[in-house]
Amino acid sequence: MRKIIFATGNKNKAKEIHEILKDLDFEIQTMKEAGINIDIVEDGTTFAENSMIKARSVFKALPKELKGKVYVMADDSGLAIDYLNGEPGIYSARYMGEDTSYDIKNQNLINRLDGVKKEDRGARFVCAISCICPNGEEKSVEGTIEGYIGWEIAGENGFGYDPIFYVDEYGCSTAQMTAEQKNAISHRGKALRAMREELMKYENISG
Ligand code: ITT
Repeated sequence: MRKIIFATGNKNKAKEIHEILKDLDFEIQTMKEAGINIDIVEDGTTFAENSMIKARSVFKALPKELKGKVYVMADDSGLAIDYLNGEPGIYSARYMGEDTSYDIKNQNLINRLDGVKKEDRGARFVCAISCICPNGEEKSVEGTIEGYIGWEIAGENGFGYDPIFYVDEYGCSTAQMTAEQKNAISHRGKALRAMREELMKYENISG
């Protein structure tokens, strides 16, 4: 069976990735599960650059027995708030420090939008997925979901900034959606489904 090594250390992301790609007949392992323990310096200036940096780092670190046999994929994602000129953007994980709880980060962002009207609270989640195919060919896709920053933290599902990211059609935050609802409309869902098409093309060409 074909295998994808996912260059992520974020368990919540890994869970969503498994759910979104579950009908793909590929085994999916995180880098840790594949025995790859490396520190990756995310020093790109865009989501796309950072996702490719992660994928290339893991591709280079593949053990001999996996080289030329597996796909390496990476996700770089985050929240961009219009009123804050796109913050926290590519610094979403590092915003206020990696170890600060999301209750604190989320409340801080709500406070920074104090008094701001609904029409100026626009925000989007962005997800860049990069993939390096077994032969070294590189592919990148991006997905976004539009929403707005709510006035309160709500919901227990999802992770990160989900409890403050509201979607008009649903009238609730992405943390109040089921995993299925979120994955059907999310930045990650869209990007991974686009990448699945790319993989299918590659498999037809090479196999
Ligand atoms: P890896 O680099 O190991 O994959 P990370 O958490 O450091 O894990 P990123 O640099 O891509 O990943 O940062 C993504 C951050 O953006 C994540 O930690 C959340 O704070 C936020 N984020 C991304 N997708 C999200 C989602 O679906 N729901 C809520 N917050 C999200």
